[in-house]
Amino acid sequence: MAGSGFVGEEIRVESPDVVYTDTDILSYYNYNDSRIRGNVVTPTTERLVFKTQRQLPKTGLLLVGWGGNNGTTLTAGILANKLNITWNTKEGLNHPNYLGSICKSVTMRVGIDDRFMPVYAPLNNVVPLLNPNDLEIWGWDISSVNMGDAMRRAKVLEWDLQRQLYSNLKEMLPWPSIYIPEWIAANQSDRADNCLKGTKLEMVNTLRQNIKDFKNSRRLEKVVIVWTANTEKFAQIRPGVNDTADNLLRSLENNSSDISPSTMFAIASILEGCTYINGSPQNTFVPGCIELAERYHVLIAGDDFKSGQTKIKSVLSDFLINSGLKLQSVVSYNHLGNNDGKNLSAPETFRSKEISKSGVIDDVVRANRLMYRADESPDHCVVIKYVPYVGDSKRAMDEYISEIFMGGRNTIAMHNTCEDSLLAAPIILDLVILAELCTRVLVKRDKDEEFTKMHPVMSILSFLLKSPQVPPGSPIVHTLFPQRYAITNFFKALIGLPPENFMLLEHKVP
Ligand code: NAI
Ligand code: DG6
Repeated sequence: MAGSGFVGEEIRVESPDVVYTDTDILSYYNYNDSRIRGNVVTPTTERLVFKTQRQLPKTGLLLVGWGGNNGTTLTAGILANKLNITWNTKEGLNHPNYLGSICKSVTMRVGIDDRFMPVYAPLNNVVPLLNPNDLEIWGWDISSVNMGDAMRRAKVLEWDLQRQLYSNLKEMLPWPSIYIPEWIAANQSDRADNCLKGTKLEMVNTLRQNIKDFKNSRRLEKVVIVWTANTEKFAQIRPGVNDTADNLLRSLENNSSDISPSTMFAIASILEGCTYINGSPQNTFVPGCIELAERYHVLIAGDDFKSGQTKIKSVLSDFLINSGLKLQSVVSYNHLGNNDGKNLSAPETFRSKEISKSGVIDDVVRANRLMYRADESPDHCVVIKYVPYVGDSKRAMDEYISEIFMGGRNTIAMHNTCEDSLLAAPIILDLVILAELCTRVLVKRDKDEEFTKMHPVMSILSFLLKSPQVPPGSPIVHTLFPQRYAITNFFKALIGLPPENFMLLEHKVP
């Protein structure tokens, strides 16, 4: 049967270009591309060496906004998987799973078998990946509510599951966090009863101490920190304030009002050598913060978890435009009734989300100068409304209008209903697992002596993020399947295999 091949255990590559030692996988790799000058194209090959540490470190995950819908859903979901808790609904008995995680639920094509049929493997059989059940989890929240009651407040998971998890989760109390009212919606003030006091520098030092204590008390080798707290307003980029690493650190000492809580967490994280991921849309990574990550070689990624509507948008715009249909209008409505929706009902926080959701069709439009002039883009409108009754069950409605052959029009409308946090939680896991892998990968050009870390800005995680951060000067890719193959081809590179080419020449060349 086509496509039935499957490698159910760790892959071992036999090649002169791949060396497995007790500690590492070394891959001598040809990175092929083409260089273009005018109309002259020259194929290029760069010889790289990847070194991937095989040993998995004991890893902790710290969530900022732990008591929110994403934070509690992720924590409860991992606990349910770890303890293999089953629960009843009117549909019958349910078992825990990791659906929605590419690291736990997706396979990639590795090659072909003797009958030229494709063979697939789970990602963690290609290179070793963290098991989410092994993660140590804790976090901060401006709301003092314990994780058991916070899970109940979120109203995401089924009651019978909540009932079984409650006693474990109620022992988990979030550390106090940074609450500066002007950065989030005023409607969040009633839950802010667990707030740090002092200057901004003192608060960052407290966060750093929290991280150190967590690491030491749990004997962790690595800690990854994820911002899944409320969306903030955008920060102004001000010369002398947050434009360089030195200015940012000086502004922190001066208690500058321009530094947001999420950037303060990023600073603490970077100074403690911990990978930091921003799951919300605001511009946490001001230029000074990116420079700080570069200076300390700490990996960062963001912005804004990409769960449903934006994923579909990046697929549909690719499908339409790359089918030669001229996409002219994209209108997307959301309504949702969770605390995220409540916070986004304020204009400044909504604006952050609107910016994040609006960039997703840019690269596919800009790549096509046959249909779009350099200054031309489809109309693109993003609407989000807060409707408490629907809770976490977000409704997304989209309309796409394209011009087609000989003056025709093609209108596609869709409606999507889904628990927002059940989509976001596995995405957070993937971000953590893939980011941790990136900290174990070193790279060098073949001729160089020393290995270095990958660039601190992990654009490889773009598949999971609405508004991907990329290394300065690097193009941003929004289209979904190129983003996905950027991950799986990277996995292949780490074990010395060529990228997926889709040509199936073995079936075409007689
Ligand atoms: P939520 O409102 O349920 O949770 C956010 C939590 O952050 C709350 O418990 C709040 O008390 C806490 N908080 C606010 N400011 C804080 C601070 N400075 N420090 C520590 N805690 C703080 O929101 P939810 O649904 O969990 O979403 C979290 C974030 O993820 C939002 O920014 C949302 O826009 C973003 N997001 C969510 C997606 C989803 O599908 N659920 C997808 C994409 C992004
Ligand atoms: C309303 O837009 C709430 C948001 O937090 C979104 O639900 C979230 O950003 C997910 O958006 P998307 O476009 O990835 O489904």
